[in-house]
Amino acid sequence: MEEFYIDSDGIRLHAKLDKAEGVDKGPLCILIHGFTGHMEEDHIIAAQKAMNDAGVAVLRVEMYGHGKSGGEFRNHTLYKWVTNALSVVNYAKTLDFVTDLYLCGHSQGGLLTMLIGGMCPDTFKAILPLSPAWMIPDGAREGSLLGINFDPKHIPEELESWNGPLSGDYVRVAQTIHPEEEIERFEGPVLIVQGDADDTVLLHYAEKAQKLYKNAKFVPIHGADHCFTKHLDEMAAAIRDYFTA
Ligand code: FER
Repeated sequence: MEEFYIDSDGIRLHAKLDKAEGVDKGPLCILIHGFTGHMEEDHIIAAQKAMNDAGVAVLRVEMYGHGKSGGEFRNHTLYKWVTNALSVVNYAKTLDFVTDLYLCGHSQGGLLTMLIGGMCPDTFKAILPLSPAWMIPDGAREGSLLGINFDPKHIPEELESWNGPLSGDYVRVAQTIHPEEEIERFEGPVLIVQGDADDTVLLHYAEKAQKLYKNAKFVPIHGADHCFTKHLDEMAAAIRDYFTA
């Protein structure tokens, strides 16, 4: 494992690179956590190990305001995460050992994966949104996020999230984002994995994304919650099988 920082317009992004055993030159998957998440969460490690087992190197990176990266949680927005992810993609493209590039993210990182997929439609061999939280922009427009209801035309200065306060700018940014357009723009293969007992993101969104993508496979994990607690092996197997198939 190599640990380092990637610059994203002056923000230091904390990164760890785990190469697959015995693979000198090969594929690399960028792996991104969710809202309030970080790179050492059980489901992120399980996904990383599954990819490594399948011969895929993994670059885990923490986005603005999360983990050991720069920025405050309160001030993070999806635009900042998009800027960060593009910096990481550009960094990954400079790595000599990489053949094919993949992008995977969990929840808000899954939404980010969908957005970057659409923005970089010829960069990735496939994208893997896990429990993608792509209802966030709809929630921001409807005035319903984090279990809080607000007037979407009069956005509060601050929302209280489960990790402390979050700036209203998060909502302003999310209101402008239209994941369907980025889903439409990515024509490559997509693997969506989500638990059917997820009560953070309704399964309906994974089913809808599977239909909207031109080439998507959806693997529901029976009984699994948003972070695949107690079902990490099944989630990992879905990822491993996808890469080894
Ligand atoms: C929300 C529900 C889920 C929300 C964010 C999430 C900001 C993200 C979850 C995750 O990334 O795990 O209402 O609002």
